[in-house]
Amino acid sequence: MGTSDWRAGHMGHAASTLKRLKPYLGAVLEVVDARAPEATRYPGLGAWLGTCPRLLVMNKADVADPAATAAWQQHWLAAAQPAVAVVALAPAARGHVLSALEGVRRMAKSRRVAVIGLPNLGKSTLLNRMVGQHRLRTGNRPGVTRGPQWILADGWEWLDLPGVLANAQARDWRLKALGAVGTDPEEWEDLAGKILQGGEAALDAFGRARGFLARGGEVDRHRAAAAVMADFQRGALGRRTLESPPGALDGRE
Ligand SMILES: Nc1nc2c(ncn2[C@@H]2O[C@H](COP(=O)(O)OP(=O)(O)OP(=O)(O)O)[C@@H](O)[C@H]2O)c(=O)[nH]1
Ligand SMILES: [Mg+2]
Repeated sequence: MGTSDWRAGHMGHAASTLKRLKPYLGAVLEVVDARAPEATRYPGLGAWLGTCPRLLVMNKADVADPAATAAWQQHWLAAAQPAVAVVALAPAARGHVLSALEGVRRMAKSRRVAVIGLPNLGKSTLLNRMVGQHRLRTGNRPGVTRGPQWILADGWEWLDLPGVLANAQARDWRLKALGAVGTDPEEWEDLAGKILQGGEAALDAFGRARGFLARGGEVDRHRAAAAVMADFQRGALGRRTLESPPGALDGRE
């Protein structure tokens, strides 16, 4: 998909909105993908926020490897970075986020919270969960939220922001695998091999097992790769995490 148009405009938009509002915010929810919690952080965020408290929300924990999520939680704890793992699609997320927020929120009176993060990580889904209604548009592609939007409920004021992306991040294979940035079909075979953690051989085995065969009995790698990407993104390959915390033993399969 053509991403350059919305990306440039929205990064500026979210950044300037956040810089303007940060003196009035009780906290910022930094949404990351539990399957790649470091790669999906926005590198410029610390500089924008200064001393504004941040709660890291590792979303989509339902499709991440639970052992890896636990290792990441230990990592953030050791780094004194408040963090919580949630499934924004499930009702329990609301309570988890609210209780974690109480621990980080500054200015006891400010219940004004902005949500920031890369595209397609579930920011709007999380806010719909926080207010208990489907009020924000969501969708499985980057760039669904077009501009900043406040939603008010139960004394809380939540700010939904469009996804942001640093230029250097746009080429990270993990972001492509997760659907946080668009991909070129030419990249799919390479991405699928990485997702399967076994390159071409793993892709061929997957293709044979699923019957993606071309004429002559060869594996149709392109179709197999498209299936790997789609299955990974909806969690149908099983619960998988794409990166381990620094220094952790790599216990993934
Ligand atoms: N498996 C899983 N999918 C989720 C979860 N939360 C959100 N999603 C899906 O992720 C996709 C993106 O959700 P959105 O809420 O639109 O993401 P966003 O961060 O607001 O995206 P932009 O507005 O484009 O920046 C949707 O297809 C959601 O259904 C979750 O906890 N688990
Ligand atoms: Mg959104």
